[in-house]
Amino acid sequence: VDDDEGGHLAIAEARPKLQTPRLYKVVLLNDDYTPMEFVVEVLERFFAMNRELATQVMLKVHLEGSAVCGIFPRDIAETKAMQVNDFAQDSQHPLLCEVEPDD
Ligand code: NFA
Repeated sequence: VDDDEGGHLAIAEARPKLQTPRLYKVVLLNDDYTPMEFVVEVLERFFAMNRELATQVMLKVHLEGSAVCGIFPRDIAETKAMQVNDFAQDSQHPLLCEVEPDD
């Protein structure tokens, strides 16, 4: 409880505003060897895309060299990139995922 100069009482701010967390892009990179179907499965599994959207994003990576598959706070972005890279390695595909600041 705060007492101002006029003698009024007020409840002190108990929950100062939280800062908006910085966001990071998870970017998928093209390569010549990973099967298209595997990339679609990755986008469905780790980025909760339906088959239609996953196919569009996969084709964008294939045709343009890379594409953003999601934008998240840092810990979530890093975790998703690691999950994709581990899954690709376990499956013996060279598919690579990177994280970069979303300015
Ligand atoms: N370029 C790969 C191929 O032709 C497909 C691919 C798409 C790989 C997106 C990585 C990312 N089989």
